[in-house]
Amino acid sequence: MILNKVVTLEEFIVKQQKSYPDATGELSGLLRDIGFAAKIVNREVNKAGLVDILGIAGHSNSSGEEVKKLDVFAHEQYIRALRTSGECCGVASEESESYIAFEREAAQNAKYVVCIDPLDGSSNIDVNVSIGTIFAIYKRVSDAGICDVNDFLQQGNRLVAAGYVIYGSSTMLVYTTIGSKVNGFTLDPSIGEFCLSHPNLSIPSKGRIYSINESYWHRFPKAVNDFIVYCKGEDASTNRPYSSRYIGSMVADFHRNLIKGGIFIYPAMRGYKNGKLRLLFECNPMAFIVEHAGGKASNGTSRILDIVPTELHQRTPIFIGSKEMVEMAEQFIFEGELAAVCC
Ligand code: FDP
Repeated sequence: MILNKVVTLEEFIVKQQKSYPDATGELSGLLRDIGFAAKIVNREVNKAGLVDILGIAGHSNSSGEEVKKLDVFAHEQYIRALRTSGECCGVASEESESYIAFEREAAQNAKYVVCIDPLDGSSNIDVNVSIGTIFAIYKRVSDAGICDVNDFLQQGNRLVAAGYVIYGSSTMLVYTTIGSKVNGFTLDPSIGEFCLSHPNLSIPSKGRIYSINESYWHRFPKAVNDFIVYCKGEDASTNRPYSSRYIGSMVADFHRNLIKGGIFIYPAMRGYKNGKLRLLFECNPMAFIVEHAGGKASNGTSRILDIVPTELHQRTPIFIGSKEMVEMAEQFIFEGELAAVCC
């Protein structure tokens, strides 16, 4: 029997690096460190039901939401990995009000910053539903020394790399770098390595899954409701009605739609004029990934990656997934005059 050669994440990163003659290895080192932290967080997520780590840690994050113990753990692990890597001069985390500037000399000379959502979908921790980590890597814009807020307030179109880890029925790390394909690696627990399992991921351009928390129907703009009605409509020529799937973990909903084709929506709504999801920690990295996979990400009227951030915890409405589905949603929004919404 001939066994296929397994390509580990580390091998893949090194191979990618060699294809760029000018690469210094710093980005590769950073990606490897994120992969390492992902394994540690995965270990804790997997035993969350066994040890006394479940439950609320007793304080709120900067957006006023409950912080659970695993969120804190994941935040600390990723910060530790990035702090010791020496390739990163600072991190902005969804779990922290302000950015964290690394002070060691090596870090001060490092050229990258990372924005991270250490544990996305945390309301699903207690019920054994998939959760994830989302990361985004930029080149700093400040000169060497202590990084500053402008290093993080960059448009998504300046991203160098982005990815996510999904802690699900299996654990996967999916990432892409500027100008590259999207590749997915599945953690083989028997060897403790992420192995290339989904090379060159591309999202079907015509999906038939829509993912939105419809319980907010009465708060949504009419244009969004009109699009939902369209998704439910009967029409054989467009393969409708589409299927509704909503896990409530952006990473898990996004990952399913990336593989099968679909659209994930978290729109503006009454009371939340910019929706719920964070531009820097969730929307930009996912938009970067989906575009590299041939999909599209929009706030309803403009490209997510072109939004100019003004604050770290800025939120934005998002329509992300299969290109044709996002374009169809945008048509409803133009017709439905989003500006007339609610908020
Ligand atoms: P969570 O609050 O559980 O961390 O932005 C966080 C997020 O989950 C996303 O992962 C998810 O898509 C969304 O919020 C779910 O929000 P709703 O409960 O309002 O649908």
